[in-house]
Amino acid sequence: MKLIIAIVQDEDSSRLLTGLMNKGLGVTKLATTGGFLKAGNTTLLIGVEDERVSEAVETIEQICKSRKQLTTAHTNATGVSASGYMPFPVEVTVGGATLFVLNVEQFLKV
Ligand code: 2BA
Repeated sequence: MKLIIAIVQDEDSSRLLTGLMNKGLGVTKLATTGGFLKAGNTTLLIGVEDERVSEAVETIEQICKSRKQLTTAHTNATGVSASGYMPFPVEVTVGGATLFVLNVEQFLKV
């Protein structure tokens, strides 16, 4: 068995949850925050049998879109960058999804 940890954008999370549930896959949704943008995202924990990992990954690929977001990263509390210059917006591409696939040693429900 594997545990897929999928970090996705909030905008995709509801459709992804439905898509996975419709395939009979077990999923848990966590509200999380990305370290770089410091904005909300969604982390899904998906426990799957080894032979269904690719099906789960394909579902995630189909539903999760990449989007461009603007950020003014690396500023201090005054809004001025560490180098002393005013911050300027930087465009980053977020998603579709960041996935970690881990081996599960034991899956228990007690
Ligand atoms: P954030 O950390 O908020 O990052 C949002 C997006 O900002 C990233 O999209 C990437 O395009 C950009 N970015 C992140 N760190 C950067 C940096 N040091 N310099 C320049 N640009 C940077 P994604 O790569 O699609 O990541 C989306 C979210 O997935 C991340 O949100 C974070 O919550 C998670 N994530 C990504 N890589 C991770 C990792 N290695 N470990 C844990 N979580 C990760």
